[in-house]
Amino acid sequence: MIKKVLVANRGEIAVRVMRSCREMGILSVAVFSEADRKAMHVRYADEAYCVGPASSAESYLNIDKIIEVAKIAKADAIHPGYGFLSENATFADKVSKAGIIFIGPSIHAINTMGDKLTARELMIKSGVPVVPGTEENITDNTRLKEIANQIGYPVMIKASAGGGGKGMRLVREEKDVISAYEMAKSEARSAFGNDAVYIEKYVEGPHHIEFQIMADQHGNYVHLFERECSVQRRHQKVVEETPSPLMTPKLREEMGKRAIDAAKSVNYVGAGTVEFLVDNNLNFYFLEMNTRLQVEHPITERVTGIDLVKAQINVANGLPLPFKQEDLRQNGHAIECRIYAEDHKNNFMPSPGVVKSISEPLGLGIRTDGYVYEGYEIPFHYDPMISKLISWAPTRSEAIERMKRALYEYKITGVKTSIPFVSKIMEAKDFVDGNYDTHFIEKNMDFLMTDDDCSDYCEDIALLVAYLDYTEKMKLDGEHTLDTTHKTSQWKEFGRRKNVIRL
Ligand code: MV4
Repeated sequence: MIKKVLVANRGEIAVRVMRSCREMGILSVAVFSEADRKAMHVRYADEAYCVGPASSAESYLNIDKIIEVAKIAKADAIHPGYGFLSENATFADKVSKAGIIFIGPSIHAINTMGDKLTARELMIKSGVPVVPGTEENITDNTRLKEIANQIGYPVMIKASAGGGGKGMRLVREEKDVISAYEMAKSEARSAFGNDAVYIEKYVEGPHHIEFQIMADQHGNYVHLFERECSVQRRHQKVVEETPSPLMTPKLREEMGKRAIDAAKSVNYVGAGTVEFLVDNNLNFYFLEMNTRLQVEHPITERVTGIDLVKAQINVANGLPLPFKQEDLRQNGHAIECRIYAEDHKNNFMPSPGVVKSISEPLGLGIRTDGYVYEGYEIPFHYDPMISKLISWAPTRSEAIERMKRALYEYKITGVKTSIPFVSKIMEAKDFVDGNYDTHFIEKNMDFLMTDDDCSDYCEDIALLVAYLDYTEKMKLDGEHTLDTTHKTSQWKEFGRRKNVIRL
């Protein structure tokens, strides 16, 4: 049984994984870069080891160094989190060969799903619907034009080694297909060292809906329902929710079955996610499978009541899943807003720096997964996501109101954050109506950029108002008592009208 886990990651996910370890009585080992000496995951862990300089390539991606530390620390297992080495088959292989448990799927599953063309072929064989398109690696221009015409424009050219939007090209007309193909190929060659590409019919205005799946080493598979992830900006998710407002019970059952089929096709073990595109007629198509725990896993945890990290560790220990598909329910509604240290008013530029103050929301139905504390300097070397705010309520509209309340309470000074931006999303009509697809952010950009947020000065004004109100009512009658007879405060009225003060 696993007694000590090395977490090969940083930031909120490293802390998240260690939290479950602590609850399970498992010791945790942190690895950190020179830029992360004071990071939360280092403080939280039972042991911590420096693995290299600030740059990820020399630290969090340093396979041999991390495995060396795992051996020194006598860790039984390694949890890779997301990003970094989480979908690196070479890492998983070397970990296993060092006699350490890799908390994740097999090398075969990582490799197969990592190559999108191979995954596509396998899905076709397994009866999982894919977007109409190629089943071959296209290598010449004649064949390219033939296939594109067969599919019908617009088409998408995608890099087989890509994923998450990297190495993709949209082609609307035949005249552009060869140049797009050549650009996609050369981009893929330099980015991934693999220039295989494939073509798909372009799905207009799609939803991105993914299914969480979980499998054990004994051939048991379940899905833990969907996550709606269509609120994205440049392939970066911003808000996720479950259930999806688009979903119907019938579609859920169908997609859930196909997600499990996708997982079965690679003998998947552990936690994984099957991504689908869903069009407006509720046709769905396999996009890719992520062979890791994902950023947005907490919304699934909240509605199903299952700790996915605990489940991953139990599966890695060889235990059977303690639940069957028919035991699982979606209880209520959960929404996640990602909080990035970035300045949306300045082209969403990262905003690293020292966190001068942080005050996180609490209260019924709120969870924050983060790692920054007062005085912490957010390094510029890594992803600018600093936390995830998750709201839960019995209904979607209550979950939105609760999220707005929590965002109102969330105060971070010293760095710019996406709190004002996601607050606007919670107020956007299309979001509130559940009427949105992957084009939501670009469609609503003007509204989302309109600043009626006053978080920087709202509290100062409220204090000023309270003080003026106090002095105005204070009557020095010799006993220094406060006259509490009601008088309308002009300041408060003005503030309410202008929506500057929300008292
Ligand atoms: C598509 C598509 C439309 N048609 N494929 C983007 C990320 C990568 N995983 C696949 N992506 C897309 N593939 C076809 N055939 C539209 C997208 C897409 C998208 C997908 C999910 C979430 C957000 C997106 C934003 C733009 C484009």
